[in-house]
Amino acid sequence: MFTNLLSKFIFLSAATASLVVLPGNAMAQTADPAWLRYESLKKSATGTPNLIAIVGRSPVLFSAGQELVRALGTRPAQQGRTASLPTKDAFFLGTLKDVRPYIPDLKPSHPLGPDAFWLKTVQRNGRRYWVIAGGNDRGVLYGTFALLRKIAQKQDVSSLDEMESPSAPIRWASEWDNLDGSIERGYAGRSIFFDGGKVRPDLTRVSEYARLLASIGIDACSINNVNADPKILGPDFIPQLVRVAEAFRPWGVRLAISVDLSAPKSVGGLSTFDPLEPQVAAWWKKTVDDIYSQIPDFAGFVIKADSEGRSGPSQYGRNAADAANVIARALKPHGGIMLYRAFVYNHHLNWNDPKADRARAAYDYFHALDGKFEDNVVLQIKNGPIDFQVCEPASPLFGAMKQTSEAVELQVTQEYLGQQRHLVFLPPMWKETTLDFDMHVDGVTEVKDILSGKVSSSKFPVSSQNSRNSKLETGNLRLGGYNAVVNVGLDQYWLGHPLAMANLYGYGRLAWNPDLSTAQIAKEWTELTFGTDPKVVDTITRMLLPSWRMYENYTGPLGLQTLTDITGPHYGPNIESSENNGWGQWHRADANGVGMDRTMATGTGFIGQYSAEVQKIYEPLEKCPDDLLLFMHHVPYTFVLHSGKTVIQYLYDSHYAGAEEAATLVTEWKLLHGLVDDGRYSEVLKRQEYQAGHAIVWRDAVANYFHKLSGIEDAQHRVGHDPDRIEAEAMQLSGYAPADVTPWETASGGKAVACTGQNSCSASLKFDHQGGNYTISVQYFDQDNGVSHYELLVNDHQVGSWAADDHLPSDKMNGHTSTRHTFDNVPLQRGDTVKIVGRPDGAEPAGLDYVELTRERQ
Ligand code: GCV
Repeated sequence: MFTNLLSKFIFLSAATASLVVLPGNAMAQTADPAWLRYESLKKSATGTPNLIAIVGRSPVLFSAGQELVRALGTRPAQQGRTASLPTKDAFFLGTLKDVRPYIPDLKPSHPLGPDAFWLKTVQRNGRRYWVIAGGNDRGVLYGTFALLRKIAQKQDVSSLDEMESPSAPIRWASEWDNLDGSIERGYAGRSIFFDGGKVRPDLTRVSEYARLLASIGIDACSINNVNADPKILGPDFIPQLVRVAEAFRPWGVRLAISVDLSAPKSVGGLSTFDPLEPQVAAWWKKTVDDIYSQIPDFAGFVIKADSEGRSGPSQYGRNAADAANVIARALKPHGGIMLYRAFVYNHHLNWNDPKADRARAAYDYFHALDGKFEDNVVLQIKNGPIDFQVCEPASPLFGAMKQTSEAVELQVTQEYLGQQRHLVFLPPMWKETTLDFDMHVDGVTEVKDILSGKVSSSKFPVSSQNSRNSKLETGNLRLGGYNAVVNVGLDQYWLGHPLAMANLYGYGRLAWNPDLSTAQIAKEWTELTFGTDPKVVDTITRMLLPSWRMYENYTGPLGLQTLTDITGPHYGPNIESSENNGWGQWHRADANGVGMDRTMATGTGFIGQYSAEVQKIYEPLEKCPDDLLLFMHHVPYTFVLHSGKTVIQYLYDSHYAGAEEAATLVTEWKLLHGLVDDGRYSEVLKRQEYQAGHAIVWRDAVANYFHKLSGIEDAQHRVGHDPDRIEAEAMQLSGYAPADVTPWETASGGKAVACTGQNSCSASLKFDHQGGNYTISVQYFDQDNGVSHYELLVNDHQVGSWAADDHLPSDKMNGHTSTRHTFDNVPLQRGDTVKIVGRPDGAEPAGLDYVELTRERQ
């Protein structure tokens, strides 16, 4: 039974006030509710009232009231009228301006800006009111979510006096969805927005997503790929976008889209898209006016130009300011914003040029344009100078644009970070490498302060902000803030791995308040998502918090970047794929040493793009922090780190430590059996077991690669020595034939066996060790072009079977598809025959790399 029933839901206004009944179906939820579960709230008394009074009638205010009903009880509400304070204890919601006439002595210590809120308990005439006052309607909604968060975390809310305001005016989410329904770098199913070239008929998931975004303070969402299809600006498409905006609107989320600079030509039929041509400016104006006539709260555009083959102003000899400004001028009268991406670089760099450096590109291109942008243009800068790698320094551009508003672009979708098959909690990376990093420009200037506009600036004096652009609702802040590529999909859990949602949650919370600690975010998210049982909270936060450094350890530590297949799907290991091409994600490893020399003295000069104080951290070899050493310097493998280890030994040790830690995620998660619902328990367990196996693939690939290249032995004799491992090609084969694997480091010994032209093949071995219970791990290849079946037999008795039915991103045997299946507690006696039978399917040859027999501890 619910102990906290909300019996009434009142709308008040100065003139008329009425009670309304909530529609029952507004509560339906089709996907996982993520952190908005509220289960525990309904099971126990929260000490809060069961009446909700709302001053005002906007859809956003209605959502706020609805959320309280949804969280605290479900009894239908009643209708009625009132023009005064309720005569019972009540939640009392509205903008401060509207609430004050009812409680005149309610005076905040400072004014409430846009999106800010004040949670305040007041006592009047023997009644108690939980006031949720907002600087605007969105502020009321955000305050409601904040109050519910406290209640769900079992905090005492009997007496409140708390004001919060967002750190920055821009808090956007970006989705890289294509109009055909696919998602670039999306790992959780198809688009919730588009299908078959159109906006989906059913936008239920879009509304549910908007609610999630609102609950963490995100107020705009750009819904299509930055590699934008110009058709999104077609006259037939804009009415479809209206429907998405309508689904967003009750949650205070404004629609934005990515646009292609060539649209005036490709959609508008002009002969040019030169941004300085008056006809092009007129086209943008007409198109933008048209959008606003149908979507009055439209947020603006994101633009990727002159990047990775996209059209851009350079085609007409113009620059980014020319391109951004022509569109920004069209947006400005409506209060729209242009997020212009700084991800502009030449992907045909000359590998043989020791001075060529992709990391330099954004600064080299943009810093000369500082001060040349319209004031509703915001430069959107990826956190690091390359591309969402596992550990990059903060982009030097953050410190270089004193007269230009800036937003950081973060990536929630784990493109280079395990694609939501690996647990990697990102807030520690975002904070440590970027938001909390001090750029040392004009005094103490952490990136988060630059983003929130706290830094003084000649072009954006705070006092003139509102008068220059009143519709932008920035309050006392210069424009600036946050945009993250999220890429949720139709997957039940939104991002695939249920624990990956901690990254979306953490992103929103940091955009709201970048001073929050990562421990606090992890605890908050876990309590909301899995409940407040201390064992659950301790275990999950223990899994989340170190997971970024763990992933870095078994992929690319010391600033090497992720070491993944950068010309392929960016998933498994492929160390040389970064080298010898124009993409510029180089690490320049050879037999003697490794790392990019980005020093001013002998290298590319990248370090010179930072302020003098930051240069002092990175330029001197002896000062450079270990975790960015190889990003900044080229050193011999024998170079000794601050940790006292040589570079090569650190590479070996970190990979073994990282893989070991990944295995502990399985044991940690198993502690929660029975404490987490079965659905999420088994979904997470499956992924953690996979991650533990794939971490070994990574460990072996990177350690073996550098072992071979450097010729230096691992002091602990692990690399290249796997006493428990039997290579498939060394087993007795029937039907299976040895095959080379590319790149060589992604298969043990560089080889595997494949079953082609047969219905079934087998690989057997005679067990020749001490009898006992063994863990048998079978390393096989799960390609995406078939579903092979495998069986493990001991003396012809089946121990188990499994199917290679995952959808890993490759149709070959390699580091993307190498997968481990493990059987525990298998009794083996000397002389037993251990056999793997593989049945290929389609073009997938039931590939097999090795079998590992590990004696279990007594
Ligand atoms: C949307 C990387 C990704 C691309 C992405 C690009 C970008 O290069 O691999 O898929 O394109 O970044 O951010 O524009």
